Amino acid sequence: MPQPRISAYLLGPLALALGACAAPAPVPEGCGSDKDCKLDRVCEANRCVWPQPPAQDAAAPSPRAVPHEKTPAGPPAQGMFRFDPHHRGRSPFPLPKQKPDILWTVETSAPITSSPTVSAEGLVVVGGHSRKVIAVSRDGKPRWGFVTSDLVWSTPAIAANGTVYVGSDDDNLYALDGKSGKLLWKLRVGACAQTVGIGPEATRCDVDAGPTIGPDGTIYTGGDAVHAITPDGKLRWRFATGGHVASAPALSADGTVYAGSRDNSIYAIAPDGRRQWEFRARDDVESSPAVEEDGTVYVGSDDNRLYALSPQGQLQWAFTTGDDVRASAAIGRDGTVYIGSFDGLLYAIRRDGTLLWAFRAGDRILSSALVDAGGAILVGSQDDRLWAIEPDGKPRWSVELGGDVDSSPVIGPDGTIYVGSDDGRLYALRAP
Ligand SMILES: [Ca+2]
Ligand SMILES: [Ca+2]
Ligand SMILES: [Ca+2]
Repeated sequence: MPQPRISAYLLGPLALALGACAAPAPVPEGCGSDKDCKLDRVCEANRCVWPQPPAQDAAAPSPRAVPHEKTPAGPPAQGMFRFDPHHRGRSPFPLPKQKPDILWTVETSAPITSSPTVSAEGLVVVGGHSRKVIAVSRDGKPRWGFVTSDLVWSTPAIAANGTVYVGSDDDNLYALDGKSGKLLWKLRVGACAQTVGIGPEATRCDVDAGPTIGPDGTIYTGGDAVHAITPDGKLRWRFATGGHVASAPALSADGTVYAGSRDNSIYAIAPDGRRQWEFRARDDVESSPAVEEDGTVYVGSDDNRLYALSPQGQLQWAFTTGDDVRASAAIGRDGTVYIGSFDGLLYAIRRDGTLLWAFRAGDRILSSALVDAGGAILVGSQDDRLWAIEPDGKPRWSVELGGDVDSSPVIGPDGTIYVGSDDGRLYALRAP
């Protein structure tokens, strides 16, 4: 059941106040009953206090009050699609001022739509339509390859301990040893009668969403539903959707899981797998959500819109572009949202939903942009170029690659840019 929307505007500030209440506001002493307490506080031992959500009951009245996962947070993951579980697309490393040269390429036999993930020690891991996952050292030397039984659209995620998680259209989520590429475990997602090839049944259970690693190591991915999986490969929960989930789930700070589906909906799911709310767009949602610090969820849809949703699932605004929005938003440090559309434009949208600027590439944009600390943008386009754009929307430089750039670029610790292309190559670019 959706949460009652009428209360959302009230619950929002209240929940925020609740969350921020480390130093409690002055509490009136001497209450006799809950009626003596302001707002939603309750009277306990003659003191007005904020109610504690019951430990076992996740169906608490406020979506914000759902208890968090009890598993403690570990060291952060080394990398994943959109860099961290919030999917803000913020690169900690600066975009080069100068146009970079192609440092090296690794050739595979089929397009690379997957986005490279760089480990802490510089290992670059990417999937491909060659059905393989490859790992390359920072100097371009192949380190290992792992063959699956179908295309790999999924962007690999690298856990704190170096384990690589990646999905395949063969319906499996794989865990690979980061050093050797050897299989640690695999988990089949869903129960599709046909796992590989083309057609609705063969694609319904594809694990094409890049896995998202939560702070406690839980792995979230899509398929025929949204799945939460333990670090050792056991299904924690499965959240049923009405359509395929190609969108990598994103997490908010309180552990809420957001994912889009081809059933046109964006779902908010509590850390224990219970439904919090559902927001219906007007077409498929393949864009992966991005969650801002204040909890706002940005997600695109094939209905041509970028949606801004409150943590309670209320529509804040929708920004209409000229075609499908399948890319994922990057969120700048100042709250500006950057997203490309199949109309060929990269939009910079203020947090109030108004247009700051738009940059026109030569063809559709499926690639998700990254934003650096200075507000510069890097994004690929089907015009075969990788575009660097200044914070004011003017182009900084572009590099022509050998095919569509649908892969989302990343910047490594030494400033090298990595991206895949439809020409089958993984590219490393570095400024002189
Ligand atoms: Ca499949
Ligand atoms: Ca459309
Ligand atoms: Ca092209």
